[in-house]
Parts: sequence; structure tokens; C-alpha cells
Amino acid sequence: MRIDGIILREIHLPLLRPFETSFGVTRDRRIVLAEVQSEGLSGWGECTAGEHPFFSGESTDTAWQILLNELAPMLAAASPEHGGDCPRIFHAVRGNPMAKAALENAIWDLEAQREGISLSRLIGGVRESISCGVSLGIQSSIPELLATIEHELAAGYQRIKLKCKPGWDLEVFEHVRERWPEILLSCDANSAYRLRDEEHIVKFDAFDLLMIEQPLWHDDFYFHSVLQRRLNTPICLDESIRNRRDALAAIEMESCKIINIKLGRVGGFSEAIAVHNAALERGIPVWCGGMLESGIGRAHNVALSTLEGFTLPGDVSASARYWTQDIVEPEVTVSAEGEIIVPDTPGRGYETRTDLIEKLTVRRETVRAMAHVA
Ligand code: OSB
Ligand code: MG
Repeated sequence: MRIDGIILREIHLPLLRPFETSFGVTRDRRIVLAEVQSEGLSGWGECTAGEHPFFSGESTDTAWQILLNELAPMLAAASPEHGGDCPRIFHAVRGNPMAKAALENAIWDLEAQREGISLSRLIGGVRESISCGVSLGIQSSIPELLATIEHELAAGYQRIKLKCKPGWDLEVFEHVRERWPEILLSCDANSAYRLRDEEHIVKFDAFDLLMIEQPLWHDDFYFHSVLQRRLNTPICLDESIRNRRDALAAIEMESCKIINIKLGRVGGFSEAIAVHNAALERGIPVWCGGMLESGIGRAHNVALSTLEGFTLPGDVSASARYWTQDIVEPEVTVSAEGEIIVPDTPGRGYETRTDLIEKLTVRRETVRAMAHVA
């Protein structure tokens, strides 16, 4: 496909309420969007880097720089036929997976539009609806958390994930389990513990958690495998899994029994599908993580979640949980049964609200292929 232009925008989108994890609080999102124009069509991608390099080494500003000065010029000079061509096009740039994913996912969207099929169909998805869970940030009190859980369960969500850290763990689980002994419940530490906390983490086993997500270092496999041997509760890795090789290493070392797949963290659909396939072949269940995405990233997450191996409810939930108004039309909605119906229209399946995006834009750059002068 001929790339006619790549428009990078940074939008500011205030969250309805602050989201607190063990590494910090997010109030307002600064999101980089990539629009790739080709032969009359526009493909869209979202960069899931955070405002600060706290989840991974990337941030909104580093991604903007790498996209503008490195990746977008590379893509503009290439003629990709498929989203799957992008890893080769971006090969010279080390790291920066979230920046790469913004462009690669836009090409997958374009490819689906050109083929006249949904993104889910294009990647080989097998589901017409996906199962949804919610990720609940650290709250200021236990009663406040219990009220939030009550609200999300009433809305139909199938699994509750609690962000945790030392001081916001056992007592919280105890109160939640006392009230809801049967629900699917998990926790996510975002690397808040160390191996010396082993005796403490073993106590999590009493609460019948579906999994403990990323308890130890963000870049570790070995010490998670040591911890997993001491735990009955499955460990799920998020931060540690950057690609298929990492997934293979983690599975072989028994560092985890479940994998969270995030499009941005692994660099886009190509690698996300490769991680999924590696896990599926080895009987390791996967689910789709979230990064407080706007509707564009959310639409890509919906498509990814339709692959066969996504057998656990993901962190893909309704737009209305995050934003007063989302930048897509229709917004992403969740049924009373906690399911998102997968769109079957060509491409991402959710239209971009370009007027609203324009209003929210704080910076914008266009990258075009260098004109070839005869
Ligand atoms: O670790 O899954 C995580 C949000 C920001 C950074 C990391 C994580 C999260 C979430 C939120 O858990 C999931 C969502 O609702 O988008
Ligand atoms: Mg996580």
C-alpha cells in the first residue's frame, strides 16, 4: 500500500477518576495517536505509553520523539502490504515497542479496511463476543473499594482484579472474600514485592485468587519461578513478557502459569499473535491487558481478545468507565452479561470522532515520504 501521510497527534483526555497502582497515580491521560493515510483510507493506532516511564521505559514524550523522528519516516518510505511487515520495517530501532505498536496497529487496521473484513477476522479471531473484567486501582479505604466492586459486579463484569501493594493486600482480600466468596478475583502488584516478601505472598493462597499478576521485578523470570514453586496461586506475567522469546522462556522456566498480553508492551499485533500462539501450543491461558486506552486502543484490544487462546476475561471494559466522552463512535459498551460484542464492520469497527479528536489535540505533526525528484 502507498503511504500518503502519517499524522501524529497528542491528545489530552482527563480520566473520570484517578487510577492508582503501586507505581503511582494517573489523573489525566496524554495519549499519542497515529493516523496512517493510504489511498483514501485512514488507519488508526494508539500508543499506550504512560505519561511517565513507570510501567515501562517508554513515556508519552519518548514515544512522540521516536515516532516523529525515527519510526514514521521509516514507515512513510516503505510500502507495507501487511501489518505483519512492520517489525521488519522498524527492525533497526531497538526497544520502544509502544511507539512501534501505534504505527503497526494502524497498518493492520488499514489492511482490514482494504480487505473489507473486520480486524478480528483479519487476525484469525474466533469469537463474536469477548469476556470482560475490570482492573480496580488502589482506593482510599476498604468500604470505598467494596462499593466499587458492588457497582462493577452489578454492571455484569465477570472478573475483578485488585491493584495491590504492601499495606493494600491481605486485609483487602479478606474483606472482599468475606462479602463475595465465589467471584473470580485476581490481583496485580506491578512489581511491588521482593523475594524477601515470600512468606507474606504465600498468604495470598488463602483467598482463592485466579492469579497474582507481576509480583516481583518488572524484568524478571528466574525469581518468579522460585516464587511460583512456593505458591498454589498461579503467577501471571505482564511487564516481563516483551515478546515470544520471553513467553517461551517464562513457560519453560515455569515463572508463570498465565500470560497477560498487551499490544503496546509487545510492539503490536505481529508479536501479540506470536506470544498468543506460543502460549496456546503449550496450554498456557492468556488474556488481554489494558493501559487506560482511549477507544482506538480499546478497539484493537477487542479484536485481539477474539483469538482462540484468550480464554480468561481481560481488562478490556466499557469506555464509560474511563471517559466522559470517548473519541470513538459508538463507544465501547459492555452487556449485562459482561461481554463486548465484536464489531463485524471492516477495520477496527469503531469510527473515530475526528472533530472531538481535533479539539483534544495539543500537538500535531505530519510525516510524508520524501518526494522523489526525477
Ligand atoms: O498493569 O495492567 C496493568 C493500567 C496502567 C498500567 C498498567 C496496568 C494498568 C491496568 C489498567 O491494570 C487496565 C485498564 O483498565 O486499562
Ligand atoms: Mg498488570
